[in-house]
Amino acid sequence: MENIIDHITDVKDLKKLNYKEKKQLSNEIRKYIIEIVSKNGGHLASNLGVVELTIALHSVFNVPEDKIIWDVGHQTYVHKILTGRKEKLKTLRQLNGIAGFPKIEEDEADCFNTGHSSTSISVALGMAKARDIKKENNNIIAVIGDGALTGGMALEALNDAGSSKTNLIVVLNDNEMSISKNVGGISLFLNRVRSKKLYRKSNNYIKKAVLKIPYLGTKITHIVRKIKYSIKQLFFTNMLFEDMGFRYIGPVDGHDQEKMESIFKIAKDIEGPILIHVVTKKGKGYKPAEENPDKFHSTPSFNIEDGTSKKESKKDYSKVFGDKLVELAKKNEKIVAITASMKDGTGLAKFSKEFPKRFFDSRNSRTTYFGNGSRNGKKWTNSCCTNIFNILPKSL
Ligand SMILES: Cc1ncc(C[n+]2csc(CCOP(=O)(O)OP(=O)(O)O)c2C)c(N)n1
Repeated sequence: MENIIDHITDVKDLKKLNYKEKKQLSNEIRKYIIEIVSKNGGHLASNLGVVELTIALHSVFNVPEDKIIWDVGHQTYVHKILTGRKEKLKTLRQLNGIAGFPKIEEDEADCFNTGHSSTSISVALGMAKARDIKKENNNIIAVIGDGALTGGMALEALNDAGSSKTNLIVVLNDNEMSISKNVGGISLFLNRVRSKKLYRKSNNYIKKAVLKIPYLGTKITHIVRKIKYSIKQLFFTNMLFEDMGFRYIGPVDGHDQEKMESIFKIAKDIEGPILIHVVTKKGKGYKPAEENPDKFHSTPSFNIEDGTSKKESKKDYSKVFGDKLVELAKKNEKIVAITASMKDGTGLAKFSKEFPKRFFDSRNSRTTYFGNGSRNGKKWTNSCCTNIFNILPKSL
């Protein structure tokens, strides 16, 4: 069969495809991204997870009039391929090559330069307000991961957007992962929401099984229905997003092309802020990345057959920092380490193993833990691990 990916020179070409062709295109995109990242290195797992989601967004919405704001931006390889940058993607992580994140200067389909996480809803709300003042009616869509959603700025923006009547679509791309496994209360909340799907499945299963028992079957079904009602109450009495003023749709299978497109079409006509909860699999379609999504979040070049790294692991800046910190922490028990979901990237994995009680993986870290100073003539130190963000490698 002929390659479809080679004929996508613009999003207009994508809109002509049927679902069968889009399925083929998804496979080709995954293969193409794996080939490039295996040679150049790059963000792999997140991109493999959003293939169908990105196709659905570009099938329903029209960039550049409609604005798609990608949170963090490391998951935009598919978006770049679909918006005419397929060949340029081969220059990823090379001198003067394509940016690994959205870049306004690069293409009009990129409407915001990102890199830092948790900013998309704020940006989208600003764009939506500007649109309203100009009396325009284009769609504004923020795509945010469950990891980025735990950042304070995202919550402030949700709070603000929920109370406004502004038309705004937030797509929550929930893959249960930040860079590593997601942590914290929001992540627990999303686990509960996701289990709604499981609960439905198990309920049908129980119903089918008990109906097979004559007489008793119908009685038990009645009881099951009662239990179902109380479980539903348990799940949805405190539906965070709706309580904040958003209409909530979900959870939706983020690999079901048709379902997602039909939901996005409906969302276009809904007034006010709406949140669509999409569940995806990080690393989808490439076994080593599905099994080790954190390793393949951002990876150096690797062998496609088994996912092993091509580069010898060298002693880089983060490793030197991490080793030195462990050495100092052995002598000074006041030393703690904090990271915002970047244990490996910041060289703190060793520290987390050796001093689990003095290690904090917290998106709250920038405000709570950092700092030293003096009060009433007395010196205080919260942490000797100064701002980790200053030492991040540029690629992160
Ligand atoms: C302010 C800030 N804190 C931390 C990071 C490091 N970081 C990069 S991506 C990411 C979260 C990724 O998780 P998610 O948003 O769920 O996206 P996924 O890769 O799982 O699709 C974090 C915390 C960052 N870029 N900016």
